[in-house]
Amino acid sequence: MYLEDTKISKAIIDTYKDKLEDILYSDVIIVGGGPSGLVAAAYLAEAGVKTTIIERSLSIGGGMWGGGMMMNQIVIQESARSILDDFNVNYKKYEENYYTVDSIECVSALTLKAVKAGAKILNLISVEDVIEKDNCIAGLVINWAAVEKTKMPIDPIMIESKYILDATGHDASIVNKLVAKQGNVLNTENGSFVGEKTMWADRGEDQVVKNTGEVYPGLYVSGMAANATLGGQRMGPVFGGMLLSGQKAAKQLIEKLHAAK
Ligand code: 48F
Repeated sequence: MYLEDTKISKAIIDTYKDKLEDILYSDVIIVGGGPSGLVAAAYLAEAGVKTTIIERSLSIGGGMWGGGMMMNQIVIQESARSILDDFNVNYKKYEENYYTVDSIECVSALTLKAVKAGAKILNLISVEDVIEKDNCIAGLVINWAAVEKTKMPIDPIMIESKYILDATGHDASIVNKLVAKQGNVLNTENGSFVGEKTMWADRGEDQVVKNTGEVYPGLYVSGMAANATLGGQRMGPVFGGMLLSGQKAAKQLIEKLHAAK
């Protein structure tokens, strides 16, 4: 069968247009496709929640690919082992409470489950601002990541959702965009972005789960963005807290969506 060059182009243009049109309105938009965002997306989509991930990089997976200092193995503790089982990720027991996982397998498994459950992932797109209406986050302002990178003066487009999950890692970039425009409006100790504390894996892992939640009406934080926003410790290449945080965010959002029905 002959392959028409322009038909290939048209197939891409048509189906991407459908995808973009479909995500104009979501129940939950997750910004950042790192481990916490991917886990949240999979559980949300499995529960029938219309979920979109916006990721600025070419690849999904955030800081998980590189393991510790580019050694592509990660550590997961006992409390998060059931999530590895949920996502069909292989692991090896290293010692009591220390399981090692191939970071490449882990990112791939988290991504596959999120996509198969129905979450839509758009990569190469950056979130450059939030939509805020009546003291509640109502959506996001997005642009091609290449536009952000080259600083070309090109206007963005807007997408809406019932809730936003900031899963952007250390930068907590959605939270910071809100604070830059609206001041000290967050549900944190100082009303603002507190900032991440020094490395302490054991403490940081507990805090990241505790800090996961709504920090402004309509805006949730998970993963490293939660610890950065509320002032938790960093924790390096142990990832159980990231997975548990994504799971907790999904649970909270599902409850909130059900309560609103
Ligand atoms: O940093 P990241 O992996 O977030 P996470 O889920 O996991 C943190 C761990 O990787 C690691 C750690 C573990 O102990 O501390 O750091 O909290 O993924 C965040 C993703 O968000 C994207 C970014 O490219 C990355 O893939 N991102 C950040 N800002 C934006 C964004 C933005 N404005 N628009 C779109 N994507």
